[in-house]
Amino acid sequence: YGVPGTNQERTFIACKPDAVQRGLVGAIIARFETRGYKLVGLKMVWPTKEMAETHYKDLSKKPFFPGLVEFFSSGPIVCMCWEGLDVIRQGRQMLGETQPLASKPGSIRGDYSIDLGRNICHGSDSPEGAEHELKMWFPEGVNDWAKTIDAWVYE
Ligand code: RTP
Repeated sequence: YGVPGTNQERTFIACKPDAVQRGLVGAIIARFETRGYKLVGLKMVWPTKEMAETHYKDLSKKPFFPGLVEFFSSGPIVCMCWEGLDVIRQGRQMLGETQPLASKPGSIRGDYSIDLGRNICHGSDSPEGAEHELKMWFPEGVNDWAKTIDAWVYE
C-alpha cells in the first residue's frame, strides 16, 4: 500500500453500486483529485456474490450481512486506489461516518446519502486493511505513474 522511499501511502476507495447508479462517480473522484491526492488505480467491476462476501468477510456474522452482500453485488462498483500523505485516514474522513445521518455536511456521505445501507462509498480503515483490499481488487497492481512528490501540493 505504500510507496517505498516516500512519505506516501495508498488506500482502496470504492464507489458502491448506489453511487454508480446515481451518477456520483465523478463527484467522488473530484473530491479526492481536488484535495491533491493521486489516482493510481481505477476500474469498474461488477462484483460476484463471492467477491462481496470476501470483501465484507469480517462482517459475516452480522445480521445485515446477506443484505449487504446482495447489495454490493447488485451492480458495478468503481474501484480506486488513491495515493498521498495520510490518505487512508483522510479518505475515511472525506467519506464521513458509516451512518450517513451522523455524517457532517461536507463529507461525501453527509452530502449525498441518507440511509446506512446506501451509503455510497467504501474506504479502507487501516494500513493492513488497505494492503489487503488493494491486493484483492487490484491483483494486477496499480500504476506507478507518480514518480515524484508534487512540490505544489507538498512542502
Ligand atoms: P464500508 O466498509 O462500506 O466502508 O463501511 P464502514 O467500514 O464504514 O462500515 P462497516 O461496519 O464495515 O459496515 C460495512 C457496510 O455495511 C453496511 N451496514 N449496515 N444494517 C446495519 O446495521 C449496517 N451496518 C453496516 C453499511 O453500508 C456499511 O458501509
